[in-house]
Amino acid sequence: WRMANKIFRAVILGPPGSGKGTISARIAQSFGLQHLSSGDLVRGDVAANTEAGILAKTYIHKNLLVPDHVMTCLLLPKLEKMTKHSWVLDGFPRTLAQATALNNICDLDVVISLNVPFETLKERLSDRWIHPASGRVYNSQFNPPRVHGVDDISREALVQLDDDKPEALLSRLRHYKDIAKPVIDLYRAKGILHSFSGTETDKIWPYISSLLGSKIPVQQAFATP
Ligand code: G5P
Repeated sequence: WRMANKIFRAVILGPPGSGKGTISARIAQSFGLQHLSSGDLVRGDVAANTEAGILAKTYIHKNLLVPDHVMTCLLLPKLEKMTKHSWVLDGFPRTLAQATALNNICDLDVVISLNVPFETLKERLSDRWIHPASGRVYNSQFNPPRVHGVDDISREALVQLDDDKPEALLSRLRHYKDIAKPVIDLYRAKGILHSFSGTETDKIWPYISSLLGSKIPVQQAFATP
């Protein structure tokens, strides 16, 4: 049918801690989409000391957004290479300039915006632990590791990102709202924005799953390597 050879492209927008990574991982698993996380990609470049990584490092450590040109240089070439596989992107675009740059290389099929109340975000993020080498994310209540403070698979220690410490949170969340608004408005105007509100990922997920189920032919999503 019409979608048979078409690549499906989805973007997940939402404030820090809204569950973009968690939802994207479920989408990837359920629909066979490749999951790209801007945060994981930046952290990967920082760890590998690439040119973009060295530039990005100072911003991440100060809880600032990485400049648009660094983000686009880092991310767009990866997306341009994805000519055969459908994907879901989380954490990008964050700004109108990033959205415009993305728009220049591809058309998105769906943009999902997650609305989660501030108090919920605060609780979640101050309780988040990650395994830096793999990007695996845990939460002591929602998805705790089998052994406290230890990654399930590698058995290495979990760490808390500087970004998630309480003093950094409030300013991150405030800043998010200001810069996200024009991005959300842009996708709403294009008619591809779908917003979901709630305090629990498990309750939001069935709605997102049914939306995507109506848009992605399952065979197509899994068909191409
Ligand atoms: P990131 O990595 O994109 P954030 O801050 O936007 O960082 P984050 O923090 O990874 O996004 P998320 O992906 O929205 O949040 O949420 P998540 O990780 O899935 O869930 C958050 C926590 O809540 C987890 O512990 C999860 O298990 C838990 N959780 C999920 N659902 C539930 C639930 O229902 N109940 C409970 N109790 N818990 C739940 O970006 C990092 C940095 O990289 C740079 C910036 O410096 C940024 O700060 N960067 C960019 N800079 C410029 N432009 C860009 N496009 C950039 N992208 C990254």
